[in-house]
Amino acid sequence: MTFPKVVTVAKEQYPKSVKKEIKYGTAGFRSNAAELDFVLYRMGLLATLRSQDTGAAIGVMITASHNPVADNGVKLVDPAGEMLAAAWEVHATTLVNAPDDSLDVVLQEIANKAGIDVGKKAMVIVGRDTRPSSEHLRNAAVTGVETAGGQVWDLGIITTPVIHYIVTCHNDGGKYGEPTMEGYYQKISKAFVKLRADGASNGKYEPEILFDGANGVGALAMEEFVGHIGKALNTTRYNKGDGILNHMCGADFVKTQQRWPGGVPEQAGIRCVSVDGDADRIMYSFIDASGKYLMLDGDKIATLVAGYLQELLSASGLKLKLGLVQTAYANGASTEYIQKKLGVPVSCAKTGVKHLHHEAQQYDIGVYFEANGHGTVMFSQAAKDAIRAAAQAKNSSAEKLSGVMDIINETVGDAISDMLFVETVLHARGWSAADWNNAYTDLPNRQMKVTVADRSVITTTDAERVCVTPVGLQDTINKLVSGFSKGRAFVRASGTEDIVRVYAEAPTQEETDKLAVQVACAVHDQAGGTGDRNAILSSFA
Ligand code: G16
Repeated sequence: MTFPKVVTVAKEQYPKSVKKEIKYGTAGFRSNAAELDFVLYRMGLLATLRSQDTGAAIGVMITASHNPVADNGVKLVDPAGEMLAAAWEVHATTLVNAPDDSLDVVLQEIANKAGIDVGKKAMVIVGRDTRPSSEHLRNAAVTGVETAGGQVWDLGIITTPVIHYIVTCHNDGGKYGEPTMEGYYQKISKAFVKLRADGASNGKYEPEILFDGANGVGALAMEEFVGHIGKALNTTRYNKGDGILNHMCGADFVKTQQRWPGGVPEQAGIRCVSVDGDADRIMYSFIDASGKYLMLDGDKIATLVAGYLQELLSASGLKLKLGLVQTAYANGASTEYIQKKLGVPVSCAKTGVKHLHHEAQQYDIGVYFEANGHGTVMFSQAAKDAIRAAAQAKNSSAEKLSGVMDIINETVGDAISDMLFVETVLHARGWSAADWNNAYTDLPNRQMKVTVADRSVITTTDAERVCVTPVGLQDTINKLVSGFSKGRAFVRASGTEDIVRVYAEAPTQEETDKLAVQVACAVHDQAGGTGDRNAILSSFA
């Protein structure tokens, strides 16, 4: 028997406790933490197999990111720091749904299918967020790895972007950077400090921010960065773990509520940066001189950084193809601005970093950002070589591009690295947040959540912009949208929460809210809504 103890350990320590089918979703498995012991054990087993398959270390990150504190989750990180390959998502789903006493057989089938020599060495790098359940779930994952004969490197409490970085650096022999937390902090912060060596203030830019750590691991990471960036950026930190994770604060709260985060004293004129529960998303808030609240989201960040990269590229004379990848959630005004004003090509991908990442690879420099603040920039090897060579030859724009490449964590969306990049661009331009916001005006938009009995009844096509099933729902949406001049709306099943998401845009906030409510009611009526329809109707009353 190839997997001798796998079934016994499962039955004795981590028996399957959930009957319903669960699926490897947008960012792995996510649910209430109490239902995840067996999932984590099994993901430890699978990560070991994947490591044997690739001959490289695999990451296991235990987090439910933006979800409430009672939830938890797990996502696997492939050897080059990318999300788990699609074929292995299928293996993950099969393994998690298998009965306890057939786990050894299912593992063997996966090994046979992939042609894996299960006697080979395996290394699994494990990290976890600050949730109270994460340590216990770590133990389950570690047991899985060890039962399958793998070796564990436990990084303890870390952010999602750090595990992606360390997996990448460990597997490429340190080419991308030193595979340690210190290596990560040093690489990013050194480049940041160097790019503002002439002085931290510039024009209307002031090197000062308020930092909302969402009461999670991002707050801990920021404390480390502060020690490395010194006076280059003054930070006042809030939500450092003294409150409830993601509750009334953090990037998801700011984006969905379009409000200043709780726990941070309102201060006009100072940028406030919010991260999410595992620090892979970022959102800016700002109160301008007239007291108006501005939210600067992933679209605003994408357009800011793509515009800056384009400027440096053209000044450097390098002939590299720059492009931007967004999702259906991107504000229509941002897409128009980047295409028409900046002349940068835009592609639309399905929600989920794995889809955006893949699409961004078609460019020499691919910027990808979700409106929710999840994104980064990727440079092809050819682009890196060309930029570094030009920088060596003292091409000043290429020198800046080269510095920017070191600030960016290419391996995945990274809230703090993204923040330092945004601060670098604002500094270079001498811009205040209001200047940044003035580049284009967002169309009013609204997101809503609808609970249904089975969210898998909603299927979509065309990068999630068109609903295929339930049949007839898209016709209803089209009819509703046609009632608003320049309206837009779509629905999709969330891959991280047990809900259907609704997105609407229209020329005024009042019309947008009306359209969102109408579409949410259509979902409730035609897709088996389980919540209170009247509550949907009175959402913005
Ligand atoms: C994850 C994914 C993101 C996605 C978000 C919401 O973010 O990494 O790409 O946009 O979930 O996904 P969905 O709409 O399918 O629920 P995070 O920050 O929660 O890991």
